[in-house]
Amino acid sequence: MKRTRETPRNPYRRIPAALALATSAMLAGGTLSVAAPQQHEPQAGQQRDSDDTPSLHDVIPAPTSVREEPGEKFHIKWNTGIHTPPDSSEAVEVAHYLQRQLRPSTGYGLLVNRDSPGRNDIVLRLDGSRERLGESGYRMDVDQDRLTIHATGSEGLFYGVQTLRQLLPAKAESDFPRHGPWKVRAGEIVDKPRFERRSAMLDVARHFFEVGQVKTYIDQLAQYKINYLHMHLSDDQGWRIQIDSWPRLTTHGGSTEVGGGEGGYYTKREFAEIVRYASSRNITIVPEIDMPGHTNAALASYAELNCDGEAPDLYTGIKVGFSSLCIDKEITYEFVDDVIREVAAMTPGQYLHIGGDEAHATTDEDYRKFMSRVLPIVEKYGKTPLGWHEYAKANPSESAMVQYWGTTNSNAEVAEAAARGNEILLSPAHKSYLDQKYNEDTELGLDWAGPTTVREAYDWDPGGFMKSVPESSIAGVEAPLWSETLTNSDEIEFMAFPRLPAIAELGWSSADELDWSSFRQRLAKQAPSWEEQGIDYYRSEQIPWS
Ligand code: NGO
Repeated sequence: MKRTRETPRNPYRRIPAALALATSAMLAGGTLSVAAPQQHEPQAGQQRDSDDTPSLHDVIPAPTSVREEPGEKFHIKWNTGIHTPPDSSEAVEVAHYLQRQLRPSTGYGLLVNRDSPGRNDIVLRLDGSRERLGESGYRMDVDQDRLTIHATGSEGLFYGVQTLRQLLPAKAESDFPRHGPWKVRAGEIVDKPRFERRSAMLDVARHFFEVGQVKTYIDQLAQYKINYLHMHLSDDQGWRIQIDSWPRLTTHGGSTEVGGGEGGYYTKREFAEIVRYASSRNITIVPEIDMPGHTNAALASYAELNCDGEAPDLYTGIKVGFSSLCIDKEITYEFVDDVIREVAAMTPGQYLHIGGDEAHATTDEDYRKFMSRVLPIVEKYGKTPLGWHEYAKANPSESAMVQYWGTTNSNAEVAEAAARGNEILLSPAHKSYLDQKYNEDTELGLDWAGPTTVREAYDWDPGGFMKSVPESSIAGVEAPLWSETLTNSDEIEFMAFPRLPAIAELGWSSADELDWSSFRQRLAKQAPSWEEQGIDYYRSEQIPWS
């Protein structure tokens, strides 16, 4: 784990003294175009050309089409500028993001819109063909003189920038100044996503993760063009989001976690910061409040939510399926209304996840009764419901999304929901659950749906995966990371890397690009960049790491 660009930890970690001084000068120089760090040409003799310039064919997720021109290369130099339509504040924001990304390693100013585009410049343009690129695609043209990213909107520009990061030598991801050269091979990439929804999930309920840790994960997700982060904000072991109308949810319900640690929660201000940070990386936060089961933390906080009027103790184990809100009490729905109202107001995205999984302590009849009261509340506050696939049996309206988490490729209720018009989000537990062990020797993680190797995580096609669910009903894929056994960022990274990029490719790349033998080669080449970023990944023996 390493700091995000906005959350400095110790910037001098691993840095030799002389470089540390340079870095501190640069950090003090600010991040915007106004105060550029000192620009300098590398001294003669320092500049070593090397063959560490990646191929245009190395990108993950695999782009729609790639043409590489041998020989020629574009060169980011001390005087390289970034150009963008000045009247689009979103495009300018992407330009500044790219600048912040490359300044620490190159030591160059990379000024935004300093003058008109010239030699060695990077140009971000909003002139892409909508027909070819849609809302989210981009086209990258690289020749000796210029690197241009064309898109129809800032989203496509941002994805083009993520691709550019992978085309530079891995040391471009460094936190401190490194010697170039900073070259990109010439050619053209045309790229757009197969599915609209490429999601990850982080369980902050079983173990709590601080804002900075969530930001670090967001940065890791963004580089693989993930565009949703679903946050599992409540469970038996903890309630993690401030709700003004029910304050004990956090002060009591958020005060512990699995194993009995001190837990924690996000204030509204902190949560707003997560939402803002994610959105600056093109990621929408999807909040989940799990109900009617997985609610022990709420039940422990308010006695009146229990059918017998008695609050249970806080829970720090990892069993599931034992808790339930009281279906027949009116106060349950006042509680749900308040919570959904406040959570809806905190998140700009369209969907609000209401859980609905493993309600083993609720009868089927009660479950339907509960959902028939709760689904309209979600809609009343302007959100569209999303829930784990069990809630399909409660007949949510056809705009609702159903998240499949089973371990087979057939489920009658999910197929019926798709036939009724519900979109299906795929997170089959034996394929996309990042919390499953890699093999029986993996110390972290659970194994109820696994173990799951990198190849197993990659080798399936979301479009044709589920019986009787056509590709047109698939919203996309999600890689959930449950945290029963995970307590810090290093452990998050170990479980997510390298399976997260596998799921990201399944969500983005077209079916004919999905190919395990190509993927494992490309994955191996990502490792130097992860090392620069301080990502602690699992060295699966299936991947030909160099
Ligand atoms: C299940 C369960 C979660 C566990 C997870 C662990 C769903 C949707 N409900 O997935 O409570 O944390 O497995 O893998």
